[in-house]
Amino acid sequence: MTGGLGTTWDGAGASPQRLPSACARASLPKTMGKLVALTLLGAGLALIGERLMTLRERTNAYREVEPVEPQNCHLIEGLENGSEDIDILPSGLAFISSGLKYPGMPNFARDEPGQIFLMDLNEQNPRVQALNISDGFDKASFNPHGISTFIDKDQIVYLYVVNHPHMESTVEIFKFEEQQRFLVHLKTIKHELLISVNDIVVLGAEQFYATRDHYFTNFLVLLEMVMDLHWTYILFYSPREVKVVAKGFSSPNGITISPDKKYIYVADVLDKNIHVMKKHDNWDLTQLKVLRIRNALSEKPRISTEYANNGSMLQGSSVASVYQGKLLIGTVFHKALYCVL
Ligand SMILES: *[C@@H]1O[C@H](CO)[C@@H](O)[C@H](O)[C@H]1NC(C)=O
Ligand SMILES: *[C@@H]1O[C@H](CO)[C@@H](O)[C@H](O)[C@H]1NC(C)=O
Ligand SMILES: *[C@@H]1O[C@H](CO)[C@@H](O)[C@H](O)[C@H]1NC(C)=O
Ligand SMILES: [Ca+2]
Ligand SMILES: [Ca+2]
Repeated sequence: MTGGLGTTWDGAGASPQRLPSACARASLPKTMGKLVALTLLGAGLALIGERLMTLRERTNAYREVEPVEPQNCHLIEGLENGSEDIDILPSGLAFISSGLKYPGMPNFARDEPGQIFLMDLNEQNPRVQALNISDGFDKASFNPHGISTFIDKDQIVYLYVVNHPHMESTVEIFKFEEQQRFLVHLKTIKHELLISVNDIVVLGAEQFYATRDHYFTNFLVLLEMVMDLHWTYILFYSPREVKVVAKGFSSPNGITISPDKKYIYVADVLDKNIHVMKKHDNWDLTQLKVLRIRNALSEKPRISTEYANNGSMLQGSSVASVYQGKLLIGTVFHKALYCVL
C-alpha cells in the first residue's frame, strides 16, 4: 500500500493487546469489528489514493503545456459556447456541434439549446452560420454531441447527430438542404444499448458505429474513472441488428473510418491511445494496433503537434479537423480556432 495511508492501519492491528484488560474483554468484539472496518477503510482509501494519482496522470490534469501556436490562427467569431465535434464534407463545408451540456463539464450557456453551425472552408475568410432546423423537432432540448455525415448515391447529404435531450442519448438524422442552409429532421433513433453515446460514424443509411464514453450514468461514474474499469464498448447499430462489436475500453470518444472504409479509429481519452481496428463483414471490430500518443513533444516525435495551448486561448479541446491546409479545432464548452497551416 502507498505511503501515509498505509501506516495508519498497519499500527491498528497490534493495538488490542495494549487495551486495559477489563475494558478490552467487554468491548473486544466491537473493537475488532471497528478495527476490521478501519483496516478495510484504510486499504480502500490507499487504493483510491493510488488510483487518483493514476487518474491525475491519465487525465493530464497537471501537465505543463509547451505552446505550439502557428502564426495563422484566430478564434472563430460566433462560436464561444462549445464546438465538441466537427465533420467536414468533401466539398469543404464543415458542420460544427455547439452548446453541449454534459454532467461535470462547464457550460456558459446553460439556458440556451444547442445548435449546429456551418462553415464554408472554401471562403477566404470563413464565417459560421447557425443552421435552422425544421419544425416538429424539439429544438428547446437539443443537446448535440458527436456528429457524422453521410452522402448517399443520389448525393443527398445526411447529418447524424448524437443528442442528449434531458441527458438521455439519441441519434437524430437530418437531411441537409444545402441551398437553403437548412436541416430537415427525419428520424430519432433510440435503443437500450445507446447509452452515454459520445460519437458516431455513419456507414450507410441508418447504419453506424457508436462509442459509449462511460458505463455508469450516475455518480458511480466517478468510481468507474478512479478504478479504471474498462467496461465500455463500441456499438453497431442498424435497423435489423444492434450489437456490441468491441469492448473493454476505458472511455472511447471520437470515432472515424479510414478513407478506404476498412478500418475504424477510436480515440480513448483516458487511456491516451488511438485504437486502430479492422472492420469485418459481420461488422465486428478487432484490434489491429494501438497508437500511444506519448512524448509527442520529445526529440523524435512520431506524431506532430500542430497546436498546443495552456488554456489562455482555448480550453478543453475535443476535436480537430483538416481540409486543404485549413485546421479547425473545437472545444467541449469553450471557443473554437481556425488555422491556416
Ligand atoms: C454564449 O452564451 C452566453 C450565455 O448565454 C451568451 O451571452 C453568448 O451570446 C453566447 N455566445 C455565442 C457566440 O453564442
Ligand atoms: C432561420 O430562421 C430564422 C427565424 O425563423 C430566420 O429569421 C432566418 O432567416 C432563417 N435562416 C435561414 C438561413 O433560413
Ligand atoms: C499560458 O500561456 C500564455 C502565452 O501563451 C502565457 O502568457 C501565460 O502566462 C500562460 N499561463 C499559464 C498559467 O501558464
Ligand atoms: Ca464525429
Ligand atoms: Ca467527442
